[in-house]
Amino acid sequence: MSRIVTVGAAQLGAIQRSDSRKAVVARMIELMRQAKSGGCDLVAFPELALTTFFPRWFMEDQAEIDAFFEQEMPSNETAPLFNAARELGLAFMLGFAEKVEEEGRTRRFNTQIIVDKSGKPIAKYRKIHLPGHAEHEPWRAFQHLEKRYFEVGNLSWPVVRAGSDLHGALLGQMICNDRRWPESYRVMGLQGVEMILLGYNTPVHNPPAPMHDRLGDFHNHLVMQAGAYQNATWVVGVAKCGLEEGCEMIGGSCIIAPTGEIVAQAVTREDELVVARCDLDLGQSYKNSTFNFARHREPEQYRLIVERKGAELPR
Ligand code: CDT
Repeated sequence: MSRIVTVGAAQLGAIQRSDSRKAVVARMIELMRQAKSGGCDLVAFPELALTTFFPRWFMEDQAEIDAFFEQEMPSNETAPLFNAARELGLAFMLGFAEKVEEEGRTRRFNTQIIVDKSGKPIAKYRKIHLPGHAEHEPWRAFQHLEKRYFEVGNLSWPVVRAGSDLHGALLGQMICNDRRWPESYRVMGLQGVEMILLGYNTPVHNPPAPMHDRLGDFHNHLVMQAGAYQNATWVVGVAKCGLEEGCEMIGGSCIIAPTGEIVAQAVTREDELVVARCDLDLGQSYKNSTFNFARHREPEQYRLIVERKGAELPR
C-alpha cells in the first residue's frame, strides 16, 4: 500500500514586535485552511513561529524576555491552532519559545512540537545547536542571543512513529542552525527517519562573517539537500522570512525528497504555502543500497566525532 503524506511547508513572512499572537495565529490558520484545500495531511510552521525573532535584541528585564515565551501549550492564544487541526483533520508542526518548570527550576528552550490530526501532541524537540552569543555585542547590526535566552535542548533528536492518520510515518525534527550540522540528521538517520520537519529564521546578514551574506540561500539548500540524500529522508524546511524589525531574513522554504532533490520551493518572502505529495517509502532504495547503514557504516572509525568537540590540528 502506498504511503503518501501530503505536506505543506507554511512559510511565514515577517512578524513585527507589535503583532499580537492572535494576529499571527489567524495568519497560520489561513495557511492551514489553504493546506486543507490543497489536500495536505500535515503542515509545518517556522521556528519561533508565534512572535518576532526576539534574540535579535539584548534584553535584561526577565519579564520583557518572558513575554516571548509560551508557558502552556495550548494556551488561550494558541488553542485555535489545535482546534483547527481537529476541525480540518490536519496535523501540524509548530515552533515556539518554551518556558517550563523542570528539575525544580525554570527552564527555557527553543522548541518544536508535532500535533496529529486529532489535535494531540505526538512529538517534542528542543533545539540543540544554539548559534550566536550570550553577551551583548553592540558592534553588531543586530544581536543573535540564542545562547543567552535558551538552554541547549535535552531530548537529543527523537524519531517518533506517527499514527495511521499519517501512515505510520517515522518523523523527526530539527530547528534552524541544526540543519548545518550533519550529526543532527545522522542521529535521526540511525532511527530510520522518513521525514524531518524543520523551521528556521536566518538573517541575510551574518555580522561576524559578512562575506557569507551572498551565499545564504545556497547554504540553506545545500545542507538540507545533503542531509536528505545522505540519510534517505524527506526534509521539510520552513522559513520565517522577509523584513522583520529592520532585519531581512531569507525565505527559500522547500520540500526535499530522499533523492536530495527539491520538489517544491517558495518564491516569495511572505506567507506562502508550498505543497508536495511525499512517498514515505521513496528513501527505501537508498536505505537498502548506498546508505545501508548496518552494512556499510564503520562507527569504530568515527570515535573522534563524539570524543572531540573542537578541531585539534596535527603538529
Ligand atoms: N535561528 C537560527 O538558528 N539562525 C541561524 C543564524 C546563524 S548565523 C549563521 C542559522 O543557522 O540560520
